[in-house]
Amino acid sequence: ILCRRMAGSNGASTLSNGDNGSVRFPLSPSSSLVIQKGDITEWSVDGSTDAIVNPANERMLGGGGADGAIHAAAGRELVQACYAVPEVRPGVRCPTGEARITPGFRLPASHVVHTVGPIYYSNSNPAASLASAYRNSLRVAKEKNIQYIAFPAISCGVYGYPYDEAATVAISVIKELGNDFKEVHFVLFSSDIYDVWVNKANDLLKD
Ligand code: AR6
Repeated sequence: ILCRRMAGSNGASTLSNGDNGSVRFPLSPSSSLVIQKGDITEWSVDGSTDAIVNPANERMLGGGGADGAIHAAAGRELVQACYAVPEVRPGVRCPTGEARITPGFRLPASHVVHTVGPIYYSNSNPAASLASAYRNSLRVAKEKNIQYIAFPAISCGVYGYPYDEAATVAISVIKELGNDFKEVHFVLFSSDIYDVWVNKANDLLKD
């Protein structure tokens, strides 16, 4: 790992490397941010109070990228549960920036939070929409007493969000609201996004 920061005022390390290439940043005495590489469909902490976040689209019935992988791993029951989510207008179950929660079915995690990030080049205020997607994901998870939640890099695939700008939004929201959870994870599929996230967390979570 690029940077290891030592010694907060209490002498404790504020950043540590896990065994599996994960990096942990304390958010409060009882809460931390964990950044790791990996496949979010395999992630779970305890299988009962954990949730993965699905970077979905407004129809909320599956798609490509992480959404496709999550639906494939969860099984058909997930798309059935998504159909049961009421439309707010024709074809829209989850407007951009909002979030909905379903069970995880065959996934190791107990729940799936479906959220819709902005399409970077067609959204008039992508930073506000992306922050809203993160905040609303945390809110619906908290309502179900989720203690552990894992995010992918929302909007950083098909939706074209630049990694560094997305990391600023993602880490800022976790800094603000993440201490409602025991652990907030980012499970990142690619090394370049992982490096951007770790550097941004080092910048924004300094003492
Ligand atoms: N685990 C973790 N991250 C993943 C995985 C995985 N299994 N698979 C892909 N990623 P994207 P978006 C990363 O395109 O940009 C879908 O079709 C990927 O490398 O999944 O929000 C939806 O239905 C990238 O860094 O989501 C929507 O239509 C990040 O997850 C649209 O794409 C997000 O990429 C949403 O686009």
